[in-house]
Amino acid sequence: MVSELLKELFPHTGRAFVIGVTGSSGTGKSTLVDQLARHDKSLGRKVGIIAVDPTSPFSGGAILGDRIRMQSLFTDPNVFIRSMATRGQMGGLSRAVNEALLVLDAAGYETLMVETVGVGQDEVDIAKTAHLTLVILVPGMGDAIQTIKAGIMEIGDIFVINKADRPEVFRTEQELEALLSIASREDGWNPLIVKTVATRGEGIKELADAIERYRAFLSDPRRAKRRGVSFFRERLVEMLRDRLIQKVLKQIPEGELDRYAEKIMTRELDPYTIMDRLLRDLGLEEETHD
Ligand SMILES: Nc1nc2c(ncn2[C@@H]2O[C@H](COP(=O)(O)OP(=O)(O)O)[C@@H](O)[C@H]2O)c(=O)[nH]1
Ligand SMILES: [Mg+2]
Repeated sequence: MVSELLKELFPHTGRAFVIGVTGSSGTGKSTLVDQLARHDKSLGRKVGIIAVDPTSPFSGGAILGDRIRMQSLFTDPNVFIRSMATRGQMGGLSRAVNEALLVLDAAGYETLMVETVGVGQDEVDIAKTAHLTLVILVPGMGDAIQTIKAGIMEIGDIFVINKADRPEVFRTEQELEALLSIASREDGWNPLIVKTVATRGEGIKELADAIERYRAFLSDPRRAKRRGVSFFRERLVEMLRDRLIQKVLKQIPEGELDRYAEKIMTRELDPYTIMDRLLRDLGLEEETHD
């Protein structure tokens, strides 16, 4: 049913620009998204916001003040806000986000922002979906260093040092510059660093300009083609994985996985041998030695 709907929508998609916004909780992602949405709205663009962060004011997890501050956005017909706070299994969340993005794209929303918290697989998957990923950091606490450990650096196209009204901004900026200078990207883009004070709207214009620069960079036809092909290739592999696993699980007799699991637990058999057997029984693998 859903896929029938998506099939019909699909020809009307491909116009929206998708921005992933990620970073630790409390770094100011929602506040920034709110500011960026206002900025794009002022350019006459329709804006869609999807908050995956369950603590986000956009998903209703906010303190009262945030809700009041954002009320004008909540009631604006040109701004669509939706939260998807529950994490699904096996890429369920990123699929749900992808589908929501397609619907909004088809409905004519030109800028789509997806707020995610943390650095899980979901965030990385969503970063792949987005045209551009903003990584939000805050000054101090060696946050930049911690973030690189968590593997978030690879996905950032633009790094925002928010809360630039706090001390240690320059040190954080220097650390970040040092980290970025050692990593070189295949596509030749040098990630930009922008400092903001989201609560006061400072640096938002600069951030919006940085976003436009990356957008222009991506619009190069050869680059756009390469990105598009690798994006949809990835989606096909993802869909294939989902569909195949569902098919395969249906073919495995009731209770069989539990029985196998018990054998592994008691060390009667190892999981690798069981995998060979399972695939052979399903006719997915040639006879092997085991
Ligand atoms: N001092 C300061 N506080 C900020 C700034 N941006 C956001 N905040 C505050 O930081 C808190 C967390 O912001 P929020 O946008 O909800 O962060 P999120 O969890 O990353 O979405 C809120 O109380 C904001 O008002 C900023 O630039 N400077
Ligand atoms: Mg938030």
